[in-house]
Amino acid sequence: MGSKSHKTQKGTEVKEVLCWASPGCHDACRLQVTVEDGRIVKMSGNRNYPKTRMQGCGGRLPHLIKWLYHPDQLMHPMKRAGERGENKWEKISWEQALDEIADKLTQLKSAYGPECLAVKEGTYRSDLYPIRSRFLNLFGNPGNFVGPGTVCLTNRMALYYALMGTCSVIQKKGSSKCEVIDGWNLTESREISRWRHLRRRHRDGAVKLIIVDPRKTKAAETADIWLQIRPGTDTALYLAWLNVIIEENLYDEAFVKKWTFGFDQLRERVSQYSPDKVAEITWIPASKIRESARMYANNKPSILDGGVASDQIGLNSMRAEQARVCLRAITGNMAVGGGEIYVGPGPIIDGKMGIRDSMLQLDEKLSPEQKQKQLGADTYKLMAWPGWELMNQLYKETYGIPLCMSGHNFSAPEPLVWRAIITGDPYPIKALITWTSNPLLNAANTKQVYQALKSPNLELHVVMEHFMTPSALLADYVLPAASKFEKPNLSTFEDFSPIFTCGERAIQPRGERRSDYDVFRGLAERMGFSEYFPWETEEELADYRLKPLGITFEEAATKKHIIRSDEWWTYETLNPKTGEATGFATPSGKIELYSNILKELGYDPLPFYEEPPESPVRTPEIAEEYPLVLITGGRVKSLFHSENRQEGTGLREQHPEPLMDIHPDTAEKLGISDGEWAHIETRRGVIKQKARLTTSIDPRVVNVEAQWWFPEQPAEEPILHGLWQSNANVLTMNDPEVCDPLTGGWPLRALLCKVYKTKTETD
Ligand SMILES: Nc1nc2c(c(=O)[nH]1)N[C@H]1C(S)=C(S)[C@@H](COP(=O)(O)OP(=O)(O)OC[C@H]3O[C@@H](n4cnc5c(=O)[nH]c(N)nc54)[C@H](O)[C@@H]3O)O[C@H]1N2
Ligand SMILES: Nc1nc2c(c(=O)[nH]1)N[C@H]1C(S)=C(S)[C@@H](COP(=O)(O)OP(=O)(O)OC[C@H]3O[C@@H](n4cnc5c(=O)[nH]c(N)nc54)[C@H](O)[C@@H]3O)O[C@H]1N2
Ligand SMILES: [Mo]
Repeated sequence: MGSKSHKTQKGTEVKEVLCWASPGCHDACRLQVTVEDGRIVKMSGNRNYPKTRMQGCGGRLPHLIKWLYHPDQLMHPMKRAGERGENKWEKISWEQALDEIADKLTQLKSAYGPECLAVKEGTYRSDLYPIRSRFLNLFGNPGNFVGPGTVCLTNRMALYYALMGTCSVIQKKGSSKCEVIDGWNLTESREISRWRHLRRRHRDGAVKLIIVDPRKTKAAETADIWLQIRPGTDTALYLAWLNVIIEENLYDEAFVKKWTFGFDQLRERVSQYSPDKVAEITWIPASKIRESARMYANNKPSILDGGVASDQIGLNSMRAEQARVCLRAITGNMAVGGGEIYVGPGPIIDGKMGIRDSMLQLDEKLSPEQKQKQLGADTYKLMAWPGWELMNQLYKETYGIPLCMSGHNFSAPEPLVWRAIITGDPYPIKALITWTSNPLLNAANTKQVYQALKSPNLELHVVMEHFMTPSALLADYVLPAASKFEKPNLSTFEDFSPIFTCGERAIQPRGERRSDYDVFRGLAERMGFSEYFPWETEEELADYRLKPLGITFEEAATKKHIIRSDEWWTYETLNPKTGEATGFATPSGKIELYSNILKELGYDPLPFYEEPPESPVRTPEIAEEYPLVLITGGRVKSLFHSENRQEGTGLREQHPEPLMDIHPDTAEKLGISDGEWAHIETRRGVIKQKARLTTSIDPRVVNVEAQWWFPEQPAEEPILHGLWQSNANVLTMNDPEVCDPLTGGWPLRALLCKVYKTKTETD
């Protein structure tokens, strides 16, 4: 256990730490952290890593120490002493907490079966997902772990495995001649350093830039072409690009012939999507659709990159990415250096592979009958066991190791968990472990999540957290989690990457905090699975993972930092087993424009466009009352999801209030002025945010920020730290029929709303 290995640190040391997610972003920058007598006194970017030296992170870095030593950080395990939401707690020991939780889980398992447990987690904040799956597979749970991956980038990883048999993309930055950035605000969210580089090259005329976004983002201001798209219609746009590129013979015939499958079927399908027809769907003029398609196809190597927007439109969301895969493939941009090269697993050094997540997951411990019980496995098959089984077979044949099932490319859709708690259908979910997540803020349909977390049907809710969030207030046990600075890291990023990134533990966990590792291991030990968790510390686990490569974790974390393969394993690499080109781990061995796996799972093998579930076109009767198109999300530099809302870290202070973007013409008609609170209402509920008048947004669209709560407001019910005031997910929906049929992804963008003036301060 982390606390057993606690040593008092004397003197000053500089530790090599990975900064990722809480409270930062996903870029995994390298920090040098100065520790004096066990306390962090300084953090700075490591200048040897220009790509990740934290210069573009929007001023978060100087505030991380204040975040870590913030008085609201949780320090002790706690057990609920009143009703859920009353904020009454009893301090208990770790031994008592783990003993009681393990006992309750054992009891519930024997009464309702091991499927009665669900695990709720957030976006990639941990290198411990394989450990969570190891525990779940031993417990007999069918993979009822849920998280935002279903609507955030990892859903498309599942699709990549189906269409290409791999998902790790290597972009040789600096040699692209055209970059398309779709629904990704890269000056605020991810890869800010990439934007600086791209902007420089663009200014020098080395690269063309196309931005697809309903808002004129900073990148859109300088782009060669900005396509101001109607939210939720990206799939139609890319189908029209395919139409133009095929009709005008702008594709790479040799690559198409040798390395793709189903070109003729694709040609026929996209013939239905002429630029004129798609102009009506997308609000983008047909001439601009043609011009941008030609620019993408004629300036090779090109990169076609998308942010999270098109993953979050529910119905049809996976088809946007499917169309983009087809574009990359037929233009041959996977064959040219500087485009996007999809590579196999790693790291491999001297022919030996490190222990990837998939090699820790123990999927073989789960029986076929249990697998079938995974929530959603019968309906949303791509990201569940049915899809995994098909892809795993091909992956194993090609690469000799299993396909990862512990990352979020493989998970149950979370709305099904809330429903199973409330209704007991298809079976009761009785226990929930929430870690690295704040579901009342990030999951769609907050009212339903609230109902589930308050339900007496939920007999056990454990939350592992840094802070007392609204979701933690509805727990039975709250366990204080060690942060990234208080634990070491060794990561393949859910096996989406062929490398290991390594970072030291800067300090031992503060107070009684423990790493999430200790919780999963502690529960496993109490349930009779000790032999599968021989590693007492995460450093020992990391040593085990690196052993085949002949490197110790200490050396990796302090000197190497990133462990790469000698050479990337691509489709052209000669497979050591067969002596032939590896090809793609798909049924045809090629990139599948016409997907045999989607077909076998019962889906249309080709991409197609479908209207968003709620839209001026599909539901004009709803649009009469709710005339504006609503997008939610829009990242803000200093905030990370629902994090950094505590006052006193210097982060909340940079962006103290929730803002709604609205066009001045629209605001004028509604009588709303800049900086004024306004109500935003959908059929599901109503919230308020402050209006920011900006001509950068389409007059028919408004954007609200997501995941707002207010730690300064009272904790107890009914306030729950201002849960209901400005939380975008009060407005969103998650009914089965509005979700993406391949994955179960729910719509967070392209919804219908109305906006009106708030009459009084307390309104
Ligand atoms: N309406 C709307 N909703 C959205 C989005 C949107 O655009 N619009 N975006 C969606 C997307 S893309 C995502 S990825 C999700 C994100 O949603 P989540 O990733 O679930 O993010 P948070 O709600 O901030 O919850 C994370 C919690 O984990 C805690 N935490 C951080 N690190 C650790 C750790 O190491 N261990 C433990 N035990 N806890 C930790 C933090 O204190 C925080 O309270 O939100 C989704 N929700
Ligand atoms: N500071 C900070 N950084 C973060 C995060 C954070 O919370 N804060 N979250 C992290 C996570 S988990 C994620 S997933 C990423 C997300 O980062 P991004 O992918 O950049 O996500 P957003 O900023 O929500 O949305 C990007 C753009 O999509 C546009 N958009 C909305 N709807 C549509 C549409 O239908 N089509 C198109 N083409 N565009 C649309 C919006 O106007 C917005 O400018 O950021 C990561 N980095
Ligand atoms: Mo995300």
